[in-house]
Amino acid sequence: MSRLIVVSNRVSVPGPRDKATAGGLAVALYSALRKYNGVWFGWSGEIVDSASSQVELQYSDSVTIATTDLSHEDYEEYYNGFANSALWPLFHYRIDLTAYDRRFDKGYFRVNARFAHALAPLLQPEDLVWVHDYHLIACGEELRRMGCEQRMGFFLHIPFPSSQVLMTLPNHRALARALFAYDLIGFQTLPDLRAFQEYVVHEADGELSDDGRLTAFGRTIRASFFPIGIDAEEMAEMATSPEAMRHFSRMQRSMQGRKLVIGVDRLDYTKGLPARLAAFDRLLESYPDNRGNVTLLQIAPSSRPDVRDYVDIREELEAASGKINGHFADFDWVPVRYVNRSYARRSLAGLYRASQAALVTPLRDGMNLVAKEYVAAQDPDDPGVLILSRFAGAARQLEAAILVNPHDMDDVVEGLQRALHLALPERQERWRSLMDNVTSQDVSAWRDSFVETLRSVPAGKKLA
Ligand code: GDG
Repeated sequence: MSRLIVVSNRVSVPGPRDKATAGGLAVALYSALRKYNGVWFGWSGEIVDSASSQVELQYSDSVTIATTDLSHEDYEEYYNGFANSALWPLFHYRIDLTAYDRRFDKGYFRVNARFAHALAPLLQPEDLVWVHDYHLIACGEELRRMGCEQRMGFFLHIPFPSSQVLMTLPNHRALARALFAYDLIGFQTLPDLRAFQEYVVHEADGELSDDGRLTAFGRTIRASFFPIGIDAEEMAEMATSPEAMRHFSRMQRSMQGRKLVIGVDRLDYTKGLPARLAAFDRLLESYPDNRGNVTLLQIAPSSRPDVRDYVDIREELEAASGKINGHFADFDWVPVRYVNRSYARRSLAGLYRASQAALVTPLRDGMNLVAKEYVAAQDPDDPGVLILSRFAGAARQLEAAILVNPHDMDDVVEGLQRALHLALPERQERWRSLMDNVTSQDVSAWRDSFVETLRSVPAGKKLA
């Protein structure tokens, strides 16, 4: 059987002890690597004075972990720069936050090429190469330039923007050309796939054939959508683990019969956090029966603290939650508990289960795993209600959630008020439908369907 080579910016090995904190995605990729005796290649997380293509190898189970370092310049230009200050905002439709700095894209292509040079000596002819996410779009193209003919796939975890948005990027054509070095491109949803096809046909003189193949830049490739899932069974088990139950009971005691609404998001401007707090503020204003009776617990661990926009969003949230609490709090109740730290996965599972509703209202999101985790952690006899943004990829699957438009504050307020008063039979019915989806389209189904599709495409050819 061919080996699987996973390439991603960060490599995260879930050992038995840190499984509690490792994300579901890391666990799923690692289990695939174990199954296929694979290699996981990526950045070590180290920043050094001068980086090279040198690779450090570690062996864990039957998996080889191969990592390489970044220099300070790489970190600024590739990671903080092009990946997180240009591609991330742009692909989430935030042209206003996008840094169009030519220095950054040079660094991006340089680091992608260096990753390819470091990886190539580890490859065997029959390997399947699976590259992940917007950091490493150009890695496959450099591997092809070096003569690698393995089957190569790429999966984009974030949305693919419409052509008009993508074309604001000076080097959009170079990115599209780089994508055509792969044999299979996976997106989260049908709208992402359609946006890509549109770009290829209308802006890259490409062709879309009846069977879905795309031809451009001298190569023919497959593109499809593979909605990512979670390990639903594991999340359901975690939600009744002793650690989860401890958090569940502690939370219930502190709520004293009041209702809890939960939000869990990396602190990121795509997650719609200021708009969410504003909607909660309006809920208390418009429906006074909620005062003293409902609390919003917003867990938002910091991410990418070196990027200015992330510092701004943190300050904005601290101010907004302080303002709501200042306005509405009483001596024995605060409306917003804003927590800027992260919790172990089992603790999180207990908090999901203790919440009568979850507010998952990103302005735009590739998929959103929190929505699925919340569903999987519920008590089937007394499930909470999911309020989900229409602009999260997950909304395409989780149609039984209360779907809202996060840009329309009143829609979010009405959705939340409805969720807080939904009768038990309707809660159970909605939850059953959501849970069926989360279980049947779980992370193993996602992984196997991508890998099997990649295995079935014609073997990779050199660039034109
Ligand atoms: C990208 C795409 C796509 C959060 N706080 C804590 C914690 N988390 C975990 C959640 C969840 C994960 O982080 C966040 O996943 P999301 O899917 O919500 O979002 P991104 O990080 O933006 O991920 C996204 C995803 O890739 C997968 O393709 O769905 O659209 O943007 O698992 O639980 N985990 C722990 N403590 C916390 O405090 N342990």
